[in-house]
Amino acid sequence: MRANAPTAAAARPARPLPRAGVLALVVGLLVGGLVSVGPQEGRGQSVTPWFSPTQQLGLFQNPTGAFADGGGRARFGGFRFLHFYGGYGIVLPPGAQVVGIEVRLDAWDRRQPGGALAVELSWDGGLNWTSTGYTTGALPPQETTRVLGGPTDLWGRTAWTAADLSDPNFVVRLLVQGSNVRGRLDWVPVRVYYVLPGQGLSVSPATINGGTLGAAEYDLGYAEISPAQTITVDSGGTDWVLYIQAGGATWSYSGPYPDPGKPAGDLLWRITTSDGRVTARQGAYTALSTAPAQAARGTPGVGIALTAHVRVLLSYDRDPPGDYSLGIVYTLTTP
Ligand SMILES: [Ca+2]
Repeated sequence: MRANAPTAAAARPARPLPRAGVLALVVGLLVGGLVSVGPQEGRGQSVTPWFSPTQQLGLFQNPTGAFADGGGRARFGGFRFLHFYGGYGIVLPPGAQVVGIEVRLDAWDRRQPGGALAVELSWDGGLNWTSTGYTTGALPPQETTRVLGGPTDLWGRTAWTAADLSDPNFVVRLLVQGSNVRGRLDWVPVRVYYVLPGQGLSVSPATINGGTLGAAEYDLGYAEISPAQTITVDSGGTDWVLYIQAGGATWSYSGPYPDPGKPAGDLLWRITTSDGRVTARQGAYTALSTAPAQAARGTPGVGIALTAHVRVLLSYDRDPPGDYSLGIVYTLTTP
């Protein structure tokens, strides 16, 4: 905003602006709030441990032998015999997006050439199945590990929800292929690849308009804009840190006088919040710098609200009339 303040000469005759003895004292403040979200590198895929089955149904013999790595093993033989394994107890972090599923089969066939196991998955307790056509291929006579699916393989589906992977919805179906098979299955675990939701950061209003300042603010030595901005953090499932820094070392100036090179540090900022997910914040006015400063940090969550307050230092000696603007950069990242 701009407003015509009383003339400096009239309002404050004892304190004329030394620069050129201007009569009108008009300073427009414009503080732009730029936003950037921290690098996403390193926040890529994660993978669960191998989950073991705890339930089974079908025609294999000693089927519980495939519940664990080592120990007993299940035996399978008959052509097109089916067996189902479930009860995997798959759990994912809140908000995780499934990007891949792997089924591991530690298996072999004592008779050669070996048979194979065809593998499909159900997400609704066995009503519907994937149709990948995945198989172990011919099994060798010694125990071997075959992994079907992969880090970016959704088995032909567009998405798997956490519910799809939960008990009793998620089931692994094994179908024996080959004749005269004397197969063994030591373990049939499952693991899931996922990504956590991305971080989000918004600042409102994007631009702080400090309006037109006059003798009152100059006499006070600063103009305060409180509150100035509401900052909303979506943490992306992890702890977070919010940094603040100046977009440049000095304010941009436009006016009839030489650019005074008003330093960015003439803007002081502080953060308040009533959000319990914020574990630390800078609550005292701090000079803005081109170096990132920690504004706040906290625990995971969505819609975490912070309030920024700013003060702009003003000086008759250094700040001639004109329009000033300064960029503020907020950066959200992980600790
Ligand atoms: Ca076993």
